Amino acid sequence: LSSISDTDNLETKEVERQEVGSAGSHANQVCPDDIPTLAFPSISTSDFQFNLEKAADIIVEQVAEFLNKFRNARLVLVDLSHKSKILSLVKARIAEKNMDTQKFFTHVGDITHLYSRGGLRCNAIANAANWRLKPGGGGVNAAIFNAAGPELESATKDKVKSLSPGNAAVVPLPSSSPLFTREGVTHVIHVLGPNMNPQRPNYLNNDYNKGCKILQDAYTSLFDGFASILR
Ligand code: AR6
Repeated sequence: LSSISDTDNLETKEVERQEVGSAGSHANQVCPDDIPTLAFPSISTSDFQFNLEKAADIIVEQVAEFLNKFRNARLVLVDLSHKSKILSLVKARIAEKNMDTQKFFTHVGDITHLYSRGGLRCNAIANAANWRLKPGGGGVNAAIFNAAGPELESATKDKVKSLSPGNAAVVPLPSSSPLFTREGVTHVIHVLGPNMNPQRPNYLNNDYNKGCKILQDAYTSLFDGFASILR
């Protein structure tokens, strides 16, 4: 269940390896055992203004649940800055709960340059999307759509038209996308989290009963989506 085993995927991985291998000085840092890895940003905690402590609890709880089921996979929480509060909060919980830091860790860097700048190989990356699944709008959504090129927009349109809060959509990245060739990313998983920003659609007006449930659902859908590409 937990390893990529069908022939199509193996062929895809071989192509990736060759292309990524020519990416430059980080080639030696490729994880030798090539564990399937999902990198994800903290959903809803920036533009959508979700409470950071509550988000950190939910991230750690949902990650633990996923790793119980899938032992041959890694999850990486990414943020741009060493000063990231959400990374500190999650790191503290990882330590408290003695979680396996080979399987779940935090990483500082741009999610669109994990391999080329950080030497971190990730098959899949998550996007904190908007409900229309449109490029732009700032944050990680703008960064991912920019880095992936028009290929991501058309591949997304082919798969799904819109998302409701708490849901995710897995989009296979065309092999012509720079994110595929440069970074080795084969899938982008769009996730729509709960919104606590009055300026944005589906505003929850500080209702954290609903908000926490939606954030849990969002991570469940994200990790289920990642699991679906492992099979
Ligand atoms: N690499 C890694 N992490 C990043 C990057 C990056 N390039 N850019 C931002 N982050 P946000 P949300 C982190 O605001 O709160 C958009 O406009 C950031 O520091 O992107 O779910 C969409 O269109 C934070 O920790 O997502 C939606 O309308 C995390 O990514 C709305 O924002 C999420 O921040 C979604 O808001």
